[in-house]
Amino acid sequence: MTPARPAPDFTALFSARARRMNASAIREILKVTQQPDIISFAGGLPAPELFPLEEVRRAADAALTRYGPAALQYSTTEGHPPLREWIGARAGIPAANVQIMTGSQQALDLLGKILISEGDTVLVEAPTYLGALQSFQPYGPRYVQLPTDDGGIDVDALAELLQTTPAKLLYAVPNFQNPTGRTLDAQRRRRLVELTAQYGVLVIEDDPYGQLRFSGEPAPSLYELGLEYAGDVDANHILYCSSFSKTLVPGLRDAWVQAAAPIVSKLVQAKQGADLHTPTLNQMIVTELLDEVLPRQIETVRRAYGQRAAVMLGHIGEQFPGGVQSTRPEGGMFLWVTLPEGIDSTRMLERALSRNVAYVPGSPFFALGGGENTLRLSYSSATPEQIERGIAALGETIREALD
Ligand code: N5F
Repeated sequence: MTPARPAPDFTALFSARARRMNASAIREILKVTQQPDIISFAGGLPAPELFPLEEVRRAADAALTRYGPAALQYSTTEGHPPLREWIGARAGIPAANVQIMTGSQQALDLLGKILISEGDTVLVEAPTYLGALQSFQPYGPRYVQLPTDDGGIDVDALAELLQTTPAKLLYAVPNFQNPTGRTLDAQRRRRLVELTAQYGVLVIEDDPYGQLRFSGEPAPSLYELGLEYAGDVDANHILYCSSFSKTLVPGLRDAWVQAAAPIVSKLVQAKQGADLHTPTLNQMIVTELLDEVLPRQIETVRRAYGQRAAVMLGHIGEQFPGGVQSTRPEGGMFLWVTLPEGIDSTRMLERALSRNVAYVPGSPFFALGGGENTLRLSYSSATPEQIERGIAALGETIREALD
């Protein structure tokens, strides 16, 4: 073998865009938590034992029979027409305003790509979904953090901010937010929609968890309120993203965007460059499952997550030392823990892992830093028995960190 030649300096060749990218704290922790014995409250993984395995098998068979080779052929960028029609009908909008995406993560990336120029101001909740920050980051946004409380975004603070700060975009997760589990109430939603419309700020409403409510009353989506405000689907300034990942299964990577026609046509161009289209067969499988399996699955998942959240909150109440606070979600998969000031949850993670329990430290969820004493717990994929053991181990870890 000839001696190896020196490798090119790859890192020096990366684009300015690539240099802004960073690794997801969640995906990094997932590597550790795949070890057996670890009780993971880290990844937002849906409960795999609840996946409708047989139903997906039958749906794949049905789709292959119904469509033949077309199920395995390239297909349109916009998405499988019956799937777009079903989503449109449910939202009361034309199918033309629905764009199928390969996961809502792709929606975040491509919306970022078509909307964010370097230096554009993007308003985000503090904390916000770190995967959205990861998607937007390469496009060079200037983040401004919106203060939040137990009711989500503080809309008075938003009103004040908009008086002095021209912004392009606001990104929000109004239902059972990732990472806090908090929900924005109807009154704040109306105010947010009106304020952003008045100041010409586009809103990305990311709603993968809205269907997973296990207590309390649902509030209208920002998208619905935006539609009401604008009076026309093509004048709505709210861009809505949702996904079948948390209601059906994440592995099919089927999600969608509802938006005004000019946004959809630009998204189509961006998606052509990214992956041409979302996998044909996967869209057909999801379509086969819409009428019967999806509603049943949503009920199953809701009930299970409601129970798991209650179990986790119960054990937190018993096991965590005084001075530790946690949110009480009405749905979704996450709750948010605030430790006494001075405890750094990133540093504490190693000690937690040595007790075989994992979580995601809170600070990566803050666009501009902060939240060192916070952490995210997911209750969706651990059994009640694991939750009991994991919370006890985490309680000990926190007590040790307090000493
Ligand atoms: O639709 P999909 O599966 O691409 O979901 C992406 C997504 C979009 N928006 C919000 C608010 C989300 O919470 C997610 C999914 N978040 C999971 C989490 O744990 O934060 C993803 C974890 C799975 C992983 O990174 O492997």
